Order: sequence, then structure tokens, then C-alpha cells
Amino acid sequence: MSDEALLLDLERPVRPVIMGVVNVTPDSFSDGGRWFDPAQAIAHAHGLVAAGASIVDVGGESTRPGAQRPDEAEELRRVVPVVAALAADGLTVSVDTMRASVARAAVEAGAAIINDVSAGLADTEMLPLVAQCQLPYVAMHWRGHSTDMYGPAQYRDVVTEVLDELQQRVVDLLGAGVPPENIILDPGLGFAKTAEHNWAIMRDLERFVATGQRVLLGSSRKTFLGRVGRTPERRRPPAERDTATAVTSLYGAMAGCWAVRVHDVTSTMDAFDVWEAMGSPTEVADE
Ligand code: PMM
Repeated sequence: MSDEALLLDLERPVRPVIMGVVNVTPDSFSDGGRWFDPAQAIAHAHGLVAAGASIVDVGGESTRPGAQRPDEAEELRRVVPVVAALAADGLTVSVDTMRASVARAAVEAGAAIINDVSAGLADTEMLPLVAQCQLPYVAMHWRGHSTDMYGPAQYRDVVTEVLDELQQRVVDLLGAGVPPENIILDPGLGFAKTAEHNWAIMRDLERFVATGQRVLLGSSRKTFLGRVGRTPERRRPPAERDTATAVTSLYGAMAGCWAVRVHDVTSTMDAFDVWEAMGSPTEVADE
């Protein structure tokens, strides 16, 4: 292959996978209980896939700052029927949970991915379960439950510390018997991080990609996107943060992230379509 052909190949965009969010909760910050009813959640998930999501992420616990946890029985009641119905319909489902018991029940109901915002730190049973299931596992950077979201947001060098703490999760996962290819890392925007911390991570996403692990980026509708460019009186409410989310998700794509987790799939698909068209001039010229 000539140098020129190699360069063109490297420039060709690799679209990240889009993970669509299905919150089966009464109290999520981003969509405020709209999909709490199982039938609504199931219909919403199908809509996300029709819009271009390849994975739907079903969660029954809100992690908004200050949120109280549902008990285990309530989380199971919220999540398992929705996972079972979507898996039966042939969708690729991930389960967003910190509880090994919920992850196990969701996998038995057909979930293909475990998304754990605590990367195993909230439940000692999680890592053995992940090793046993042999499924992809999203390990997000986390420093404690959302009841105290910003107390642990103390860093000297946020990017280096988040990377180091994620590398320790990788060591523990490998030690538990999880194969490296099943580990997906997530910097955990907003979790024990201020807006400034989030922007520092966004600027340095390539360092996360350079770990060699697949990286998932979850910027969707987060508070820092409501603040940017706005005075405190004019902050964007969560439902008006999808354009900003499409921009940060595109930035994640350009940095080499494997997946982005979003509430509104259409706006992020539009951003990826534009990027892909710019990387494939012949396809644009053909139209
Ligand atoms: N953010 C939320 C929930 N789950 N999972 C991953 N892997 N990464 C995230 O950034 C993330 C997550 C925040 O709540 P939401 O469901 O309302 O977006």
C-alpha cells in the first residue's frame, strides 16, 4: 500500500457504536421518568434503534446527584421485564447496574453487555460475575455513590488520576479472570467531576483511547453541557442539550472512542453522517 493510500485509509471515519439510553426510573435527571412504565420503555427502545442505536442501555437506578438508591427488589422489578422483552425482540441490550444480582438476572433475561458505573467498586460480587458471564463489561470511573457526587471531586491532575484509577480497575478485572477484550473503559463524565474536570477529560480523550481498551463516552445531557455559553439564569434544561451532546459525541468519535451513550440518537447520527460524508468525498460527489 502506498503512503498516500495509507493516509486516506487512516482519515476514513470509523463511526462509533451508538448506545441509546432507556431509563426505567421515576427520577432521572435527563428524562424525568418518561419511560418508567415498561411498555413505554420498550417502545422508546425500539425508537432509539430505528433512529440508529446498535445497543439499548436499560437502567433502573438514577445516578443523578443526591439520588437515593432503589432497593434490589425494586431495581429487579424495573429492569428485568424490559430487558427480557427487548432481548426477545432481537435488540442488543446492555444493563446499567451496579448490583451483581441485577446484572445476573438481566443476563439470564438476554442482556449482552453489563454497564457498571462503579466498575465493580459498589458490589464485590460484580467482578466474579463478569468473569463468569464472559460478556463485554463497561467499567466507568467512579468514586462513590451519587448521594455525595461532588465531595470526592478533588484532583491535582484529573486526567492522570482518572486514567490511573481506571487502570487499577483493569488490573482487578484481569485478576478476576475477565479477558482484556471484554473490558470497555468510560471516563465517567459528571461522576465525582465538576464541569472543569469534564472539559479537561474531553480535551484529552485520546489518552483514554491510547490505553488500547475500547472507550465509551457518556456526555449526553450532562450538567456541564447546560452551562456552556450560558449565564446561570439561562442554563439549558436537560431536554435542550442534545445539540451540545451531538458535538461532544462527535468529538469522542474523532478521538477514537468505540461508543457513545446518548439519549437522543437522531442528533448524534446526524453529526456522524456529516463527519462520514467529509471523510468519503466520492460518496458525496455521487449524490
Ligand atoms: N451516565 C449515566 C448513567 N449511566 N453509564 C455509563 N457507562 N456512562 C455514563 O456516563 C453514564 C452511565 C447518567 O445518567 P443518565 O442515564 O440519565 O444519562
